[in-house]
Amino acid sequence: MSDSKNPIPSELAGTDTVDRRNHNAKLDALETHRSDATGQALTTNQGVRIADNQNTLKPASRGPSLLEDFIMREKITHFDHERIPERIVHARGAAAHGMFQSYGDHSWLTKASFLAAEGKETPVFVRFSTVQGSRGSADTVRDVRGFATKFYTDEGNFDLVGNNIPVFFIQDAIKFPDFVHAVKPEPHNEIPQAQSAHDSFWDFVSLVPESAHMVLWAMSDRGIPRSYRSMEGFGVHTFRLINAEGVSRFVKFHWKPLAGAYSLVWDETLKLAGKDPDFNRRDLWESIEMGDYFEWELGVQVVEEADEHSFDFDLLDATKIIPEELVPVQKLGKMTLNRNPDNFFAETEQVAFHIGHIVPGIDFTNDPLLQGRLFSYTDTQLLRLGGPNFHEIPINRPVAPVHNNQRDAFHRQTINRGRANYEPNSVDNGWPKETPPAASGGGFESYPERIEGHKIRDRSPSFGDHFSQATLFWNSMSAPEKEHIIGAYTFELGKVERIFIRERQVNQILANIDLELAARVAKNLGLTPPTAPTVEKKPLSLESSPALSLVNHLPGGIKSRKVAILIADGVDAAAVQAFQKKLEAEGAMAKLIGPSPAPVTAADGQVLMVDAPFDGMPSVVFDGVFIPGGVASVQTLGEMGDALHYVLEAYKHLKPIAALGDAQRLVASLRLQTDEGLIGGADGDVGPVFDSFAKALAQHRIWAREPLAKAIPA
Ligand code: HDE
Repeated sequence: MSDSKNPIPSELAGTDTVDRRNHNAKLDALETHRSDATGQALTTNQGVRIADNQNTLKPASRGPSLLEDFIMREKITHFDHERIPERIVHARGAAAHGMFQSYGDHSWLTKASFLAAEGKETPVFVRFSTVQGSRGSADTVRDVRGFATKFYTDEGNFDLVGNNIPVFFIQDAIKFPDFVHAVKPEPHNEIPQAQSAHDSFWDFVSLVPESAHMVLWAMSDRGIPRSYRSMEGFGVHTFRLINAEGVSRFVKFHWKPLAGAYSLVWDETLKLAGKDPDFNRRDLWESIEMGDYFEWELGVQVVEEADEHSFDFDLLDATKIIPEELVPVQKLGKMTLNRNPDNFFAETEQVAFHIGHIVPGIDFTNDPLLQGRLFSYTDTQLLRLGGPNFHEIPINRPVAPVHNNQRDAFHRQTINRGRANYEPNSVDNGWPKETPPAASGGGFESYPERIEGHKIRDRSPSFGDHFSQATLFWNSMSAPEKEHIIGAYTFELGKVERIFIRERQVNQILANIDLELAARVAKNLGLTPPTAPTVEKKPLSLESSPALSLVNHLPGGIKSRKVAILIADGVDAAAVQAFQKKLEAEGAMAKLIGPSPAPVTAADGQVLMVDAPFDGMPSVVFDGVFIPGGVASVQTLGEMGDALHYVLEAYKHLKPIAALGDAQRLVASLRLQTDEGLIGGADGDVGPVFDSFAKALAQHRIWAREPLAKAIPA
């Protein structure tokens, strides 16, 4: 039986995890659509019980199949129609349910009810995605990540359809199809999949200098996040928030991850794409199942209407940020993702986000990219979800009531009663009726912005500076981050067949961002380094913005970090368990990795279950490695190429490695240069070794090791 707090029947509770029982108003509403076949008869779609699901109907056991077989025909026909078009961009994604909680009453800023009271909770559904790849592409490719949030507010749905990079490639929506065609696999052979490292992408972006800033972000570590939990999110465009008095302010939306922001290293992304193409979605799924929830704070940068023109860029230009040092981010509330979907297709695939889904108190600006998106998202759902009733698909339904005269069309679910399907009417006493705008609970009212002008196709001169903020981003990077950017441009341009495209990108784009960047990439590609920019550079109003560098976004602890413990028969079980316990006490997690999936017998006779063999959970899926002592165990590991490769690879990827007792000899045999992330101690030293290991792990990577790591053959 269901109880009021827990919509999952108690007879099923034992087979479900704690996390899947988290619920909210939206999840409870979805309950009427969920179906569970446990204990139920197999039927046709018409509810007829099926006696034989193994054989088609035939006139004789070796005879031809009969057309009459309605059971087979229904099954095959449904199967034939099971695919819908994948999203033209952001096809690859994963999603989760959760809750947003307002930190306070923000009604000075907006009349949106979900921000109007401290502690107010609003259900959310969030979908993360890559942009360029197909539905089946790898998670860890270099790309922008989508970060789309549907708030099921009591005043209707608000969709914040953002990315993990705060700017965009183009300024005007009319260029979007060109951009997407250029970045997607090339038209003649559909190669490469989910990668920008090819001629048509670099051809386009080298001809379109407004892309320079965003391309730089994509070539930075921001383009290869380690986890969805460790990404910042951005609304990108400037929006308006409007309060009950009608005062409008400009805002930029931010999601600040409580886990901190950190990324993969490039070699790791390449390997993960093959060894665990589901790396990010698996992490999201498994973490939520374990009760280790993903959390962000929602923040806004607020600009008074009167200050619209007080920046050296245009607030309507989506290729620009407002540096956080100029306008700090004010936190409005916290989002926790705490429940996985029950069904990928029904929820994650069918969710329909739209930047035009807003509620009273929120409004658009004239950003020409935003304006184009307002058209595109409905249009794309019409195709993708097969008609104008996509709002009735359970995951898309608001928790707020829906009543209007939009009727009929394919797959209509609602049975509208009454005789009037028009307004005004008198036959149904005029219902449903308009609601005048009000301080709260009122009808939607657009901000009455004054507009004057000539109808022209033009780009404002205030959109003309394409390089200053790219230079600011470059200046704000740490030394390792700069090296990664140089490496990324080198890799990508190295895949470009046409030398003139490589040259154009270096001479006409990179040289205008920074001459050192241009020279280093030129040298790597064997090109002549440019000696001067091709545009006149404006003096920067801000030399550097610390908020842009990931090194300033670490959380300070090791919560949610994953550590591999390498074991074989004869391992020191006490050390394994002590280390494991210490990790768990800090919210981190350990997995036991052995020579094969078979359990391992420790030196003291204990049997330890192995979570995976070396190739089952390779070092790339972990943040650090621990090798406990035990003569026989260390002997076995030392003779296994896979085990040695495991350690070398973790070292190469700048991860902390701790070794106890005999395991120190194994590490020493690899002749790795000692650093703060290579930690050793006697068998009894679990405490101090763990402390040093945790300190190194909290830094995410041992950046000082990077120049040496290049020499590691792993
Ligand atoms: Fe999108 N974008 N976009 N986009 N976008 C889509 O809508 C589009 C842009 C973003 O998880 C599509 O339902 C145009 C910026 C996300 O379901 C489509 C333009 C930003 C998602 C579309 C942009 C985004 C999409 C494809 C330029 C960050 C995935 C499927 C004017 C602020 C949502 C769909 C999900 C998806 C159009 C630019 C974010 C075709 C025309 C800028 C996160 O409608």
